Amino acid sequence: MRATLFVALLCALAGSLASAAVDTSAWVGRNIYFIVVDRFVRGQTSSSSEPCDGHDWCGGTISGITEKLPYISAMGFDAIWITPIVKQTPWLDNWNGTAYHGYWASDFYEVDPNFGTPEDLHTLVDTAHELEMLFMLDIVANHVGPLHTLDDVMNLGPGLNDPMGAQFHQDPHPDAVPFADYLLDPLTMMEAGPECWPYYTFGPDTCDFTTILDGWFGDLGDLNHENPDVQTYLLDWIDYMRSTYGIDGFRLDTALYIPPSFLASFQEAADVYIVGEIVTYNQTLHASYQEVLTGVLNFPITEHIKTAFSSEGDLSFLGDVLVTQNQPATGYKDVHLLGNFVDNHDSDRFLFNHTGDVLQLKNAATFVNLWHGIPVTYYGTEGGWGGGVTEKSLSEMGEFLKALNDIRELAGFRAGGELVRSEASVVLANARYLAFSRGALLVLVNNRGEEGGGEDEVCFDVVEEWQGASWVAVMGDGSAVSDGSQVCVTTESSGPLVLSPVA
Ligand SMILES: *[C@@H]1O[C@H](CO)[C@@H](O)[C@H](O)[C@H]1NC(C)=O
Ligand SMILES: *[C@@H]1O[C@H](CO)[C@@H](O)[C@H](O)[C@H]1NC(C)=O
Ligand SMILES: CC(=O)N[C@H]1CO[C@H](CO)[C@@H](O)[C@@H]1O
Repeated sequence: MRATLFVALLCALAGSLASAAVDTSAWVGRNIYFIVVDRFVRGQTSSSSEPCDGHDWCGGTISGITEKLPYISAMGFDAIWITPIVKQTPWLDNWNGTAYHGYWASDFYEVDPNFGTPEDLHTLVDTAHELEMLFMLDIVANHVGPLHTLDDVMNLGPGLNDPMGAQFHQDPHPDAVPFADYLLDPLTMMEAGPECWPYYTFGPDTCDFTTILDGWFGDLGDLNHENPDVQTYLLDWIDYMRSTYGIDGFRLDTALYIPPSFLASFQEAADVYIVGEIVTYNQTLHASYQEVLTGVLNFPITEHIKTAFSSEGDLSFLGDVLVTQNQPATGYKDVHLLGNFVDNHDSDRFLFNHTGDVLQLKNAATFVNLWHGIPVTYYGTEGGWGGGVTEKSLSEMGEFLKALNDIRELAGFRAGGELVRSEASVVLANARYLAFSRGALLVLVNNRGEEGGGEDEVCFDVVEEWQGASWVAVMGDGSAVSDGSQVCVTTESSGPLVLSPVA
């Protein structure tokens, strides 16, 4: 009897340990190219010469991405992340937007015909694998598309279309109204309190987290994660998607608005790397999501990148948040599974925001690609998009990103590389310069831009092994000399500089 109980306990323990440990090793050191499906490569059928308006479908397809995979791979990227491809609500939201972006599901189990077919998705994933690239699918589990009437609800897919509405959060107040009326004026997250916006600089007393979790995202139907049917629907679905298509990882939209307890079950059912969208400056709060998800997009850092890498910016502030992130007390379980990026589909492109200053973009991209974590490059960055595409910027940024990937390879930072788990550490951070060491590299980036170029010298202390070393420039125009415990770097331009010590 006791022996049986003991064996049962052991099995239970082994079971929970096994399920808790999702194997994420394949993702460490990957470099992701991020694609908005509708906007990347237009299909055969669309009138591809027509210009396309911001809020409308533009005709990009899954098979278009498959065709371009060799091009992406040739730039040195070894993973892609694509925006959601499940079936979308065909109607407009309250702001007359369409679902071209893919974040408005109507049926989680179908592929939206605008993007292609399930067969197209199989082909894309298989082709990626043939090219030794990992495939990440963007998914939304917090909400469905916009819902304004009971008809909208009944037009959703099976499992989501009950007109009684128990699958959606509804105002829990005593004066609760019938679901049809609630649809006209749902409680929204905007009502959670000013401290919640825009970047959740909140503590428990300043921002109403219940409203964040239960409130709708505008008019998007907020799924009720406390409802067992909804839980089963989502857990079965994520398992189905991974196993049916051979998906290597997921990017989870609006993860901050889903209860952490459900995120833990969802991660377990997914059984592959999930990187969650947790938009906050608060690193303690941000880090806490790595208890339930394997990875998080690194908003506490990346939200500062645009301001830091501008002429009026201050790189010492970025240095401070990086130092904080590296401290074990901040609570990150694995900094190598954080997703770092310069810009994304929810923000202005870097070059647009920086009046086309390619040198500032190069500095920001150098930081993102050589710091530890998983770098993510937004499609079009290689073409200088946002800065007014010229022939020059088109090839220039593409070649630059390729060069960064080559350095990652040589330095052992890429997946399977010897130093893939090496941590970067800040060695200098002032208003103009950020220097960090990682593996055998010393990286010096700046925000001087095209206007603030010209020769400059900076000196700073380096680790003992590097004292007295001679230096070669792996990338950029400049040189360095050791001087006692210090190294003094002379930069000839405001481009990034990557140095390596030679014995
Ligand atoms: C949406 O389009 C309708 C019809 O053209 C128009 O009346 C309405 O003002 C638009 N709403 C917004 C938020 O743009
Ligand atoms: C940051 O988040 C933590 C955990 O939620 C919270 O305890 C703390 O008060 C927050 N800090 C600030 C400054 O909002
Ligand atoms: C240089 C520049 O335009 N910086 C702006 C880029 O966008 C961020 C976020 O909107 C602003 O805070 C910066 O001032």
